[in-house]
Amino acid sequence: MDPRLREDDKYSNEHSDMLDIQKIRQDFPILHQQVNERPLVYLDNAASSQKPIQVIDAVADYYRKDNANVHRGVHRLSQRATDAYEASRSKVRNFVNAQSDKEIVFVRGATEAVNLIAQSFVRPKLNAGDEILISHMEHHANIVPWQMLCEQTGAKLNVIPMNLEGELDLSTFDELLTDKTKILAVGHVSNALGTINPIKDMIAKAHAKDIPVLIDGAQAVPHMEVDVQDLDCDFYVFSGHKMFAPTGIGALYGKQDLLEAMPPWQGGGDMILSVSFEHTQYNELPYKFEAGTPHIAGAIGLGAAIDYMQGLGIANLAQYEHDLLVAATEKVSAMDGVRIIGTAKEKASVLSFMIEGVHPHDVGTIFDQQGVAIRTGHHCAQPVMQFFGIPATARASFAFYNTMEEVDALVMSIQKVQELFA
Ligand code: C6P
Repeated sequence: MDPRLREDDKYSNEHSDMLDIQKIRQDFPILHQQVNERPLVYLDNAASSQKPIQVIDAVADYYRKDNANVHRGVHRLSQRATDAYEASRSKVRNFVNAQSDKEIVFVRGATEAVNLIAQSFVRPKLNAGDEILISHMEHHANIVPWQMLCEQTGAKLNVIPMNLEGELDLSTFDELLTDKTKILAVGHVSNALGTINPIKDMIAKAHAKDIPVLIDGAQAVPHMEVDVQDLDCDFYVFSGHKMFAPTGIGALYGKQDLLEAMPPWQGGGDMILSVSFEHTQYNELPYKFEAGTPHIAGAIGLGAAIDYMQGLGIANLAQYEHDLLVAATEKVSAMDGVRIIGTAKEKASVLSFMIEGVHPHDVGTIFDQQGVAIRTGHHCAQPVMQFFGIPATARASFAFYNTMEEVDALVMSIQKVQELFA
């Protein structure tokens, strides 16, 4: 247990009527350990979040009691595994407020989902000279699949610019949506900057020109309520491991009529109704897009993570995390010699920064010596680094199990770096 947490819990008490953070922290066994003889302060949630015991138990229980392949066996274990797997699909459907379970495809994560849409939805309708529109602040997962597609087809990649605050500059957005644009693919929340993009307006503008929209929600779903029907996006993708679920599982939401019209991406078992050497009939949605044995335990863990978040109230989590980010931003921006990268008005979870005269990798190493885990590097968003003319940033990213005392630990670690490099 972190002594700093017991010494001073005045901040946590401010929120105790909404969330009992100390009680929540008891659900996350990994948080209660020492790193370099200091209590662990885990501020690398944008890279991957920690898992509550409820998720760990759901995965372990599946392997202990129900482990079998899904959709294949008449025996009891296979039926139980199938029921649990499909129940998780319904939880994901409810989590993003999709209309039907058929609109939820289990994938490995956001990366796989973007590749699936690039190859299965966009590629068949793409000709040389057509355009794909992304933004300057995308994660590589929402850049490279489109670049590959452009190389394969002779299509052109266009980029929505951004400004020095790290907000999208939408002054040319209307002109970038042309009659050649075959998809707009944009992030809901930037992983490098924390910017929350105005996607609802952007989707409406794209739709006014009949352009379909994919939203990369990898950094949004852990931090806010998402309603795909309200957004009216055509596709929404995310990874489980950033929202307290296991690695190797994620979801693709797609409007049913669009998914129906798409060819399958990968072929194999489970995505077929019948196979002969002359003809294969594909399975119905969503199985048409789930070739091979899926990550059953992962899907069950994702369902448990959704139960956990919804049990606490996603709006409560969002409010609490917002308070953490505001406090961290105020404290860090008051420090001399520290520059925050990404100062958008609307932000979630992420505080990227540079300490004058110190390479971010050295910052990360000294933080680790203090027991504080942050990510340093380009965060798989190299165009963002190029825009700001920097090689890398140090990035603290918050989850609802973080505390105001951990915000103070962040500040103290920055001070330690400055002392060592003075
Ligand atoms: N960002 C980060 O430290 P995968 O690897 O498929 O689970 O998620 C890819 C991805 C897609 N979009 C966004 C906005 C992301 O942030 C990520 C993953 C991690 O920021 C690992 S690079």
